[in-house]
Amino acid sequence: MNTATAIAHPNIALVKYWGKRDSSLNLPATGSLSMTLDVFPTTTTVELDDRLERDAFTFNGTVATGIPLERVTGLLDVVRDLAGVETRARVVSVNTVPSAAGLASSAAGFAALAGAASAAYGLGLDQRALTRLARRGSGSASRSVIEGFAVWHAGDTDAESFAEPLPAPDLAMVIATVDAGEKPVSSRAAMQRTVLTSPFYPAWVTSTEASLREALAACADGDVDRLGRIAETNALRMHALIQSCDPPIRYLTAASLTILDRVEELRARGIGAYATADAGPNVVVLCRPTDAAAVSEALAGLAELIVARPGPGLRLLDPVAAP
Ligand code: 2P0
Repeated sequence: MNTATAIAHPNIALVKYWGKRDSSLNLPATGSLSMTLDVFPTTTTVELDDRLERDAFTFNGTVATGIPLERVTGLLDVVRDLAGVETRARVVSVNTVPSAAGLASSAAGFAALAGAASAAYGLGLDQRALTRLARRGSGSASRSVIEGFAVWHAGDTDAESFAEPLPAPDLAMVIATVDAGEKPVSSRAAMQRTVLTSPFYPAWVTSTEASLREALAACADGDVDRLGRIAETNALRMHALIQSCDPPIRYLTAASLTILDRVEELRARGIGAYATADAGPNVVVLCRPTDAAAVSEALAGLAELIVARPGPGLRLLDPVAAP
């Protein structure tokens, strides 16, 4: 088969990945834990074409050049090495995140690309190998290969750094978008600056390893409140770390802090709501599915709100059914 189409969804980390130990293999400094969402899939088709001199990449109907194309070619080069094939490919990717959602699409994008490319080049990888391949495109993409909750083990080597599913309590995530614009500094660049300049980086690594152990235990116990507290603390530590760079980077805005205040008020009312935020101003509130309506009501008017639940892992579309 020379053409394959795959679908993947974004994920939100409850214990965050922030910093690499090896940037060529994309090995993270610590493990991380996430929930794959049931909203905003990316669908990617990879078609081998002997006539192409270089890869071609179209994203949401626009021909991509520069860094986005280089990153796609970088992952395809890994696949071509494994397949022992030099043929270039045409990649067409459609991402359904409404522009207003302000969610990063690289996790879903590189998971879908890993799935479609490995099938189109005939690699026949198992799930663990697919998470390792997706990791090479973007670290967080390794977790989007997995349905529902995923742990990405840091590992010391390429073979040891993979993601796998884990049982977890049923959660909802209320995604509160306060600003859908481009972030001022990319995650990749901000991570590098953090490792190089933050005096707090060693403490982040140690404390995140401890948080991951505690979060895994909370998942095993089905303890939503413990997991939520760990997630909120870990997210605020990550933002404190990012703010401690030189020059500093600050992703959270006044609008983000207003949402964090509302989440504290919800907890004071006895509702188990906990906040997290990625490399941007938008806040995601974790809660029990039965509390999602109360959380949404408390945040109404402050942000655009979307409720997400655990979603499917990477899957290949049947070539006959593929559009
Ligand atoms: C995460 N983020 O765990 C963390 C939390 C953003 C904040 O993973 O350089 O796009 O491609 O491996 O995965 C975003 O960084 O970075 C990210 P690369 P990635 O979800």
